[in-house]
Amino acid sequence: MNKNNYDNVVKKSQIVSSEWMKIPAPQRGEYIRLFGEELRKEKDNLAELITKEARKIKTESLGEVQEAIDMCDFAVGLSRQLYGLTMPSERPNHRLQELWHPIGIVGCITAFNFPMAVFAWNFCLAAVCGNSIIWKPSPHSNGCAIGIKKAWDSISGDYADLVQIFEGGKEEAVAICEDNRINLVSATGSTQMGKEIAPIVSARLGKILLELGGNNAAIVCPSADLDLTIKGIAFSACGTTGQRCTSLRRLFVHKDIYKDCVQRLEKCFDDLIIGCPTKENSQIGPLISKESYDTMQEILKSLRDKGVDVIGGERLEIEDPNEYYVRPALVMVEKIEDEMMQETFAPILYVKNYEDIKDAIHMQNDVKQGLSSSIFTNDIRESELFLSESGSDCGIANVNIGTSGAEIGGAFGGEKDTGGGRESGSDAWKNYMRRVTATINYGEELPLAQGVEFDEN
Ligand code: UN1
Repeated sequence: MNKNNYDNVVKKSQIVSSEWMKIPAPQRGEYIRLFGEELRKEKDNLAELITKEARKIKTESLGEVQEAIDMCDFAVGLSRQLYGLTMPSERPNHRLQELWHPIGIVGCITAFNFPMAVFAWNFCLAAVCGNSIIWKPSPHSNGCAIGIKKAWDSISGDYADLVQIFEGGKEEAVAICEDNRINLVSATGSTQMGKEIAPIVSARLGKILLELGGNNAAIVCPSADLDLTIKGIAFSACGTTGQRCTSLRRLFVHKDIYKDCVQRLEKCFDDLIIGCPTKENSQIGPLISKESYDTMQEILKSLRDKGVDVIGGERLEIEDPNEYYVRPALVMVEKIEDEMMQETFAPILYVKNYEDIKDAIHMQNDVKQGLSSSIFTNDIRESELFLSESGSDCGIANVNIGTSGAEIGGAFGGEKDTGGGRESGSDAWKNYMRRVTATINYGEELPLAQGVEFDEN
């Protein structure tokens, strides 16, 4: 790593953030509005970059740019809504108030699978909140980062440095985490990555926002509309070649509909069109790397060696021999297998039956991760149980929708090994600001809180 280069990036970021934070938030929002306009103009070109690097199919790449545009719109509105509470003071002639101030520099580490949207979640909020960003994209998707930066540069006038790209791998990520000048580290990636970097940031008592792995499950109840359910499962389990942190990995199906559901899934998985992501009708592109393919195959082999029923999962030679296309795998398990406890970033769907909804919810929660979850049911008692405090323990809980494909308006993130962070919508903006509690005495006396008496005479 070039230390001088890194220091330069940080210095430029400090300079620009000290100016940017003085601009009124609604004016900062205006820049983000223009950025959104630029993304709209460049939508097709940016989507092409995503398809080129992350190998997503066209509609998903366009969807990802749309997610970035949606974030801009959200942040523009937010730039006039960075509300602080006013609380009643217990003392006469006093006001108690929260002020929200920018934190400075956000260090943003993103993964290959959402090379633009996750940056937009972070940047749009960070920017309207008055901060600059130093972005270390995945080495797989530096071109996507450059594409986005170009869009920012074209509208940002004096504030081009608000977004700076710092390319690299682990060493560069560690440099950001160790650096006291970085006021928030926001990182997306595997739980393993999170466990490596969190102690580094914590050692300097820095702020960290983590969006790590998921091991997402869906429950299919007897009353489920199976047409809708199969569609939801297919997209969540196989879309993006199973490489979303929200991808569906485990399915618990009520025993009365298990056979029917599995038959339909088999047919559906068989009919999915696997092919070059640039082709109009392709639904599943290749895995990102040979390593991903090898990991997927190791897991499937270990299952087959134990006699577990695995359908699909094989490599398909399509066009480029250096790319790793696979048929999604359906794995029918009779009991919870060890392999199900880990997140394999590939299209593998484990299917198990259940009898009692409470057992299904228990199995769903009984993993280390806690990102996304779904229930397919038309029974309000089941869906409300699933959404209650005794239901899903995940950050995202859906009814009659798959586990993936969240909208930006809600807070995104999960519990346990998923890292506990929340990004994107709702009040996630608070992560990018520091809170000041201000108590103002506008009277002529000095009453102390809690009725304490302290008279200097
Ligand atoms: C991720 O995979 O890191 O909910 C993010 C979804 C997308 C974001 C996924 N909107 O599937």
